Amino acid sequence: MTEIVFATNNQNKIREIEILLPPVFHIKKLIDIGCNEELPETHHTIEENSAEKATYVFEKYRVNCFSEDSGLEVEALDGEPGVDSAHYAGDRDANRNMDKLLENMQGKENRNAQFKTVITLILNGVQHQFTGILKGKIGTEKRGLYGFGYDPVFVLPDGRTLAELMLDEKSRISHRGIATKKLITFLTDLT
Ligand code: ITT
Repeated sequence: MTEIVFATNNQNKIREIEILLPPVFHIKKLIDIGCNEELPETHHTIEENSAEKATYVFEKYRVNCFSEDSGLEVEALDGEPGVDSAHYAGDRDANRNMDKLLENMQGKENRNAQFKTVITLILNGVQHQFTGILKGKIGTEKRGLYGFGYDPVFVLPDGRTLAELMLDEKSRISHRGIATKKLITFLTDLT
């Protein structure tokens, strides 16, 4: 059994990644190592913020760990909300974030967007990154009951929103799922 700390305070991320992990891997949460604080995210790119979170946990707690930073990048908004995805409308309220996005997208013909996830693994002090991208479009209304964040306004090529996919299907195809599969392959090849 390989134990690894997932440096995140987002329970949705834990659920989406845990469902993909083979039984030999066991995720420890931040509370399991006595880390109750918000993780620092002070940079302007997803890559840097991802690395910052894992580095913080590794340097403070000296454990093998991984973090992930993710965001929604909308073409017509020059890549916004990007690293500001969680706080786009000022706080962490997903509905207000989506309302602001739909408002900013009013009248825009180009509705192309992508979700991006960068996982940073720190194993025995060495850093590795794994990226996943999911392409889609921003809808004109919220649809669907599952998932979190911007899922109800992110429309897949088949017309469904991400919020209309159950957890296992989203995890299989999503930006997070793609990055997680790369992480699993890397860890499995080591054993
Ligand atoms: P940690 O930093 O503790 O991991 P967080 O929620 O602050 O958790 P991020 O800084 O990576 O995570 O912010 C990511 C935001 O991007 C998230 O709060 C959502 O608003 C959005 N997001 C990321 N992945 C998403 C997904 O799969 N579906 C919908 N929205 C997503």
